Amino acid sequence: MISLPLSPRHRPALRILVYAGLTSLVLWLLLHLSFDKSTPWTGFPDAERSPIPPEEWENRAERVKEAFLHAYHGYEKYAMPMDELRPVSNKGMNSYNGWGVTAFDSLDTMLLMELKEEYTRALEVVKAANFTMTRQNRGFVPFFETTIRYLGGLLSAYALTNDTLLLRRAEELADALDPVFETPHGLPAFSVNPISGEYDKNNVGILAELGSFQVEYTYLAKASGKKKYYDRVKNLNDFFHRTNFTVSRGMLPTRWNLQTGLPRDRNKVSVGAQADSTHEYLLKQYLLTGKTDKRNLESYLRTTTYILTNLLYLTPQRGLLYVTDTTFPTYDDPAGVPSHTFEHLSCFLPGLLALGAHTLPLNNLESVGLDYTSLGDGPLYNGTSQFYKALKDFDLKQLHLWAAEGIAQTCWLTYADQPCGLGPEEVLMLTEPARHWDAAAKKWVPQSRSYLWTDAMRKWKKGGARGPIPGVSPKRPAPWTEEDRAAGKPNERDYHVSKAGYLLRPETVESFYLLWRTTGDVKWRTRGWAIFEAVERETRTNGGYVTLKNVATSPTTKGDSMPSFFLAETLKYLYLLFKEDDPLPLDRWVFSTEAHAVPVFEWTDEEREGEGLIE
Ligand code: DMJ
Repeated sequence: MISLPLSPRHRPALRILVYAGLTSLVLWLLLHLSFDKSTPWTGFPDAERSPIPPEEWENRAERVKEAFLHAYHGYEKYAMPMDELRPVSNKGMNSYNGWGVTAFDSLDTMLLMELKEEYTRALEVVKAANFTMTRQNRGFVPFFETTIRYLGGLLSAYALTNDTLLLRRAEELADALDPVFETPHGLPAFSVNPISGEYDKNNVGILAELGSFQVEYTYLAKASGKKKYYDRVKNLNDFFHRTNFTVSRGMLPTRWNLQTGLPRDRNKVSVGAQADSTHEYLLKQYLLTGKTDKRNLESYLRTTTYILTNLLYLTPQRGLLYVTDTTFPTYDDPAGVPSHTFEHLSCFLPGLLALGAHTLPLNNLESVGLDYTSLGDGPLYNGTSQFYKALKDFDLKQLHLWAAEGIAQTCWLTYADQPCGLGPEEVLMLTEPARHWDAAAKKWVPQSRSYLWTDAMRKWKKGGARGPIPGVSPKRPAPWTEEDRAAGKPNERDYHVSKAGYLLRPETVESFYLLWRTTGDVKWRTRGWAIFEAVERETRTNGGYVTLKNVATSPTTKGDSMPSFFLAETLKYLYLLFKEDDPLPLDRWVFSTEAHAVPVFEWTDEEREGEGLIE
């Protein structure tokens, strides 16, 4: 041991120095070992560590184009003109009417990727389809899937080419579907027989299927100049506008009775399965109409306010931010019961919130004639004003963006946590203890006196708050393999996988695309690339790309299907995520729920009310 030749006079000073040194070391370790620190953690694949040059991003976009060609050529070779490819048995199958849904759904992706030959061949399928005839489902055509996949594909291809054949076919299809609106309240039934005009008489209406035609039908009315298409949209908006949303607290409930026009008992509010795209269209309809359709903007704000104050939670250990659903036990009971499931389908929400934060004056809604806190007033929204009051002092734009980033990170982690690098269809979050996100976010603000909550909110508004934000700061993946399970290693992921399949869905990369375009943060691109690499590694077959039965192993059991949305959405969003230029700027184009881009247009009040259009 080395002994320092110090005089007794110097010893106390040395002791102080040693204590100070040790204290600094402990503080440094505490700061740097904490997960929730504000400097980014850079352990993600390839990413965030060293900049990737623009040429490399272009190469990656080309890799996605190659993947699209592989998938589409497999479809052409083994399945066309049937609907979808079975990529294991290399056969076709009819899932939606047998008119060739993959060809229709892929039209605008081909145009974006400049795949002229494939596009020309797909047009032959478009010309040949007989919209009044299907051999499936006793001749019945499902309204929702037909609208978002076929009609959306036709309209976007028309918008990109001005080819009137596509518009004509879109009108023929909408006319064949039209009897679906002959229900007592004019809400679309599940399906229709275009020959007899008979519609499905099941009285249960699912929110996603009731309202996800707004964007397509509004653009169709504008492009064709025909009022009848917009009438269907207007009726839906009028209907929602006079409905009492007291029970579901201002949000559109998931299940409806088509006969009575009322929400059903034991109703639920959700942004996931059976609900998702109708919420999505509230914002998109407002944007599509050149920000003129104010009622949809109001509904979007009511919906997101309820989501932010009631449906967002943090997991107990990792502090993952997630959105879940709530069921109201009886029609008269306002207390909801959250399920704490987090669905892959809900991963579109972060992208939507980012799009809203980017395009709306959330901190100055007066500039568009809205008084935010009054959105909870009136008998139809009774009991909801507390939610607006709770948020009124926040920097609302920032809050929406934080929620977007936090949820998107959780979507990403449900991929990065899995041995195969692809995310499951649904997880069940651990809830001991459950914490509301907004309550935790409030606590995050440093407070020195109990009444300082409002001051703290003002601080946020001024951007003066410091420190990690709950659920938003960087978190590490927590892999947990089958071997770990067998060895009894604790599961540190904070969730159980409740539906283990990976279905080639777009929602996570869709949100990454919107977050990349609206924030410019490259981590969304690099995470998207990690997902694309996993798709290539785990799902590619000789014929195309397969769904997976269980993300817990790699390789894993394959499902024999390649849904058309993989080509329409997943590969399109990945391609646009990596493209250096922006062929579809978000202030000029709106992506439908099936990722079909249609252009924003200006609409006068008269036009919006249906005047000036042909009867
Ligand atoms: C797509 O068909 C659409 O995005 C729809 O709105 C719901 N989800 C599927 C893909 O997951």
